Amino acid sequence: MKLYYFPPSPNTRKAHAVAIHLELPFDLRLIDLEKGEQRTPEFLKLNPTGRTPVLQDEDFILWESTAIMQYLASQVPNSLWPEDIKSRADITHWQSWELTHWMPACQPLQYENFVKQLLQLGDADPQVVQRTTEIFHKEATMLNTYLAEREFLVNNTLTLADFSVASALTYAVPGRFPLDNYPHIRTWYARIEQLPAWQKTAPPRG
Ligand SMILES: N[C@@H](CCC(=O)N[C@@H](CS)C(=O)NCC(=O)O)C(=O)O
Repeated sequence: MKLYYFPPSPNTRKAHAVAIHLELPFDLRLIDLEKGEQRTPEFLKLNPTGRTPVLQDEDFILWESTAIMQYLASQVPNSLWPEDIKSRADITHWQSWELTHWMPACQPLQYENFVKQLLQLGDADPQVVQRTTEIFHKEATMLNTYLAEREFLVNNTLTLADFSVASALTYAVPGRFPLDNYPHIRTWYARIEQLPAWQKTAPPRG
């Protein structure tokens, strides 16, 4: 299997961390987004949306990080993606929430407070920061309450749900995410940060 990836990307990190955690054999192919390699005709043939990550398993091509995680975790029996349908539905619900609500509550803060400075694209837009901060607090309050009595999101054991939701916090420190009032999120994320797969996929400039 080949994983087309961009190491600084939180979406890449989800798929890459699962592959490492499960010790799956795979090759890495760098797609450098800073050089525009996602817009080459060769890459657009793999993913017409021009985004990473992409998985290639012989002639089977898969894009969208959540689908890739589930496909990778279906290769071998494991507790990240257990067989029973209720666990799978519960994991998918957290992965859906992450893509639809959590990442959009985190990504603009990452971009305004960190990426813009890094790439010298100007100052953070205070209106975007304020609007996103309100959304962040709404979603973080729910997550913090949920994690108050749990070590992990589903079945109280590490699953794909944790990798998905944690990925959005990859740039929490340089992105100045307002996590001070959310101790249970911080404790849970510290637990994820202990994992070798998370450490091996830490972005170069996080
Ligand atoms: N929903 C997609 C999002 C993928 C995505 O937005 N990837 C970003 C990097 S985090 C990307 O490749 N962006 C390139 C571009 O938009 O030009 C997924 O979960 O895989």
